[in-house]
Amino acid sequence: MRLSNELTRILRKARSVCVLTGAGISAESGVPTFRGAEGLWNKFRPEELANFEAFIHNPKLVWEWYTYRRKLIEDVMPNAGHIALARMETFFDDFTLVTQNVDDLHRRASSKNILELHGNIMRSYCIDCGKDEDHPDFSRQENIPRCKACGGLVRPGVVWFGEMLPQEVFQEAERSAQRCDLFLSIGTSAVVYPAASLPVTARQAGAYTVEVNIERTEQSRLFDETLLGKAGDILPAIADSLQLIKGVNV
Ligand code: BJW
Ligand code: ZN
Repeated sequence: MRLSNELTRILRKARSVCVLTGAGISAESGVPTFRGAEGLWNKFRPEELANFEAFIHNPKLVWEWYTYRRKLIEDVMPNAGHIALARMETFFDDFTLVTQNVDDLHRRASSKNILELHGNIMRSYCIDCGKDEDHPDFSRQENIPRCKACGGLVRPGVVWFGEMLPQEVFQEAERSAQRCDLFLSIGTSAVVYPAASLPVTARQAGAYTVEVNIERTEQSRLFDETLLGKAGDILPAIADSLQLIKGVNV
């Protein structure tokens, strides 16, 4: 795959890079996306599972769904796209990987500077005292984990609809989008806010903006370039170009 002259030029001179990833980057690892033909939301309704009211109404159902997804994620591996991003990070002093994903695959691929906007599915915490519960105990009769400190309900450590994103994490992501020379948006349908505002922030601040997706999205017209194809094919090509440009043998 040949990169455009403009993208090659930007890769050569960029000092600061900000990347936003979504479920599409993990699709090639076997983690289902949310939307689209094979998406999770075709089989499960977000309003029944991905908000706090649903959890209070039926914690057992919500936990069953998250337990099923945690197991699925534990059994998969980072793919060529995750690994290429970890490689790209080594070429820049200022590289921020902002992810909407909760699957921990960027960390497992050895990316370092990761901002998790929507939490992490491997985390859980008590809704009453806020204490982290690393190993929720499902052994009770009701099959719902309870806080070992206060007995409160333990919930998955993800951000549901209608909930605030972790504020410092989002602010850090915004600062990265504001100062970057190159912004990459990868494998996201770009319909969930405030994450979807980051490419706009980057563009307004003067960054060169590139989208990587298997299809055009609602945001495609905002980008300087949309590279159509799988993240697992396109990102290794970008990492290879960077290696040539920087003249480093890794
Ligand atoms: C490939 C590929 C391959 C496939 N290679 N590409 C009305 C208007 C505007 C906003 C709102 C509104 N009403 C409510 C809101 C706010 C709401 C929102 O944005 N809703 C919109 C949906 C309308 N946002 C929120 O509520 C957020 N909080 C907030 O705003 O706080 C302020 C507030 C407080 C109080 C009241 C109101 C506001 C929180 C959002 C939390 C999102 N949570 C989820 C679930 C996380 C937990 C879990 O995993 O269960 O996060 S929803 C789900 O969507 C998940 C994802 O991170 C997120 C984004 O999805 P993503 O990653 O883009 O995946 P897909 O599936 O949509 O797309 C995959 C893409 O990959 C596709 O484009 C494919 O083509 C592509 N692809 N294979 C490259 N191989
Ligand atoms: Zn508690």
